[in-house]
Amino acid sequence: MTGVLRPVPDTSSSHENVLPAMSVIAREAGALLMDYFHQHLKIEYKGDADLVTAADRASEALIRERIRQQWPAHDILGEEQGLSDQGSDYRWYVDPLDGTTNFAHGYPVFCVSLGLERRTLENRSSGPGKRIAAVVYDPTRDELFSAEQGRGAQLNGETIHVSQTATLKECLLATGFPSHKRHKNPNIYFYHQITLHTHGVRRAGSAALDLCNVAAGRFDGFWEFNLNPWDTAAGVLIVEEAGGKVTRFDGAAFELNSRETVASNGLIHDALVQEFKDIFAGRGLEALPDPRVYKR
Ligand code: 2AM
Ligand code: CA
Repeated sequence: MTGVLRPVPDTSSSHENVLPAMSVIAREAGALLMDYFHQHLKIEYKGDADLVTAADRASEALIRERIRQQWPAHDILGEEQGLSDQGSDYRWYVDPLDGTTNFAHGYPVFCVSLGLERRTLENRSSGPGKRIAAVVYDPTRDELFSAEQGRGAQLNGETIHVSQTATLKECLLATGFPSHKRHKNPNIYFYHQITLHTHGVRRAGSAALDLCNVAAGRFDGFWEFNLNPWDTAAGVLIVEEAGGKVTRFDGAAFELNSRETVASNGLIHDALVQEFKDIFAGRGLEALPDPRVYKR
């Protein structure tokens, strides 16, 4: 960290060309994560099973320093250090390591996620800002997903688009489960039902990458309960700019604080939302096979 930080007036009227600089930051943080990944890690515990590694913290410190160097007036909300609020119209959402549990166990599915939001005169009074730029970097595969509002989505510079699968039963979907308090969440029922109605549901452990894989057409859809704004800020814009759709479980407009995320290629969105309606209403639920009966 260099020097004492003082509030700086937000004179950065333009965010033109922010994406190349964001990409450099994400790649630098990704390289730092890989250095840690290749070493033996000391695993710490934030909550019951919420793994926090030194890498999470070092990555966030690096990202914050880079943002402050280039956009000193911007606000930053990061998973590890919380919100630094200087009253800017710009806010960064930083997940310095999405997929911490995978990372801590040596399973190479994790990423760096950076989303940038801007409040404008129109939305200043009505709450959240507009998502304007996003980068998700997977250092294990050297895949950099990016998007700018109104300018499409890219993977390593090549335009990406969501899949064209139009029937739910032909879909490959993804979901996630929180790393602690899993029992507070009914997702196992959704996992079970939707698995029976599709080609399958993957559970890889990084929500930001799951969203990017929807954007790239590798998954046809994704849902998860209780995600935090830093998990979704970047991935949601990347899905939307790749031609997909993101809402709450009932199909209402998605917001970063929604705590409900369902993303899809758009074509299967209504069918997926209908699945949620049915499951929440208990309609057509297949009973989970009883292991005691199976054993006999
Ligand atoms: P993390 O690795 O940054 O913690 C797992 O499917 C996804 O949920 C990951 O993106 C993970 O992010 C996030 N996650 C893990 N624990 C969580 C919790 N307790 N509440 C909300 N999201 C969580
Ligand atoms: Ca994280």
